[in-house]
Amino acid sequence: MEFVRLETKLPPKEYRSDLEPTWCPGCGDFGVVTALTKAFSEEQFDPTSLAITSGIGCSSRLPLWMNAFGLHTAHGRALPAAVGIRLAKPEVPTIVTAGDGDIFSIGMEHFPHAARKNFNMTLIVMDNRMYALTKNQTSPTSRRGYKGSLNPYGNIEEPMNVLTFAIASGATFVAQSYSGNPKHLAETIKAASEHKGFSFVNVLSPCPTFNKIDTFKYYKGRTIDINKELGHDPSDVKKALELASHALDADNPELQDAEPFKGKRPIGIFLKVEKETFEDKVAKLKEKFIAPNGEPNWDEILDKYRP
Ligand SMILES: Cc1ncc(C[n+]2csc(CCOP(=O)(O)OP(=O)(O)O)c2C)c(N)n1
Ligand code: SF4
Repeated sequence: MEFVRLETKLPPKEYRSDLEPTWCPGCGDFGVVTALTKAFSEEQFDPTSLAITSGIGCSSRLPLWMNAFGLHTAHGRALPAAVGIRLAKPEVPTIVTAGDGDIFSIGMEHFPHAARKNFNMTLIVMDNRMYALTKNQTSPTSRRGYKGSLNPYGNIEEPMNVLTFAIASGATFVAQSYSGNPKHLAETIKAASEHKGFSFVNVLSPCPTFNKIDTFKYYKGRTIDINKELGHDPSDVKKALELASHALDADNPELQDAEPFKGKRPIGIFLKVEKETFEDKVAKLKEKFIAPNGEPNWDEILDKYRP
């Protein structure tokens, strides 16, 4: 099923709501709003046929600032809400927005299943490497040693590699971008929205209020474009997995000169492969089991259960 699209482009500002974001000045998440409005304009999405879901967190307020149908759901439940939309209204482009805590902690169980089933949706995670709304606790992506409000002696856990996890889960599009690089972010989100299948973009998105380590200053000069600078071809899943396995090397002082990223955080498209979407499989089943009058074809269905 194809998405509903407008016949002409709307300017990006038409995808913003009248509400002013309540985010702190300098929050990295502003960059995601701008990039989304650009992508929606390019894709000619119709604001009256466009859905954005989110969970709970600073980042999860994003649907409020957008001119689209928004579902600000319970903590961790942005993905299942989006699955409902995909099944009921497959013609509606569906964007899922969340924080690293929301998606990789309380909502973690939904990620691998949405990915392996290949729902045609785009998941954008604003990864500030901690919980901001609840004032600075560690999240699954926090650095080792990170001092949050509940662990003043520093995080004793290793951070999760969300890119290898997404690839291993069966996501068909996996990318990372940075909110301090608006051009790269807009291009990446556009490519993700264009992809037919489950697309995941992890956005390195600083929280200047609480996280004083993973700041815009830290990222300056410390990102490397895997497609342009390293010539990575995203159609090869094994290479994508190998490359993604180094995504957190920059956290380790001993790996600052190590290949392939030499102390930098990678940005770019790691993986992009084609696979039939869940929605297309459902449509095929419907064709078979729904009679032309719209009623279920009971004989056909019951035959499957007869001994
Ligand atoms: C069921 C439930 N448990 C806990 C909370 C408290 N809570 C609200 S937001 C949040 C973490 C959000 O972190 P993240 O998703 O990283 O978003 P950020 O605020 O950093 O953008 C938590 C634990 C809640 N709202 N609901
Ligand atoms: S606390 Fe951090 S993540 Fe939340 S709005 Fe402020 S800068 Fe953004």
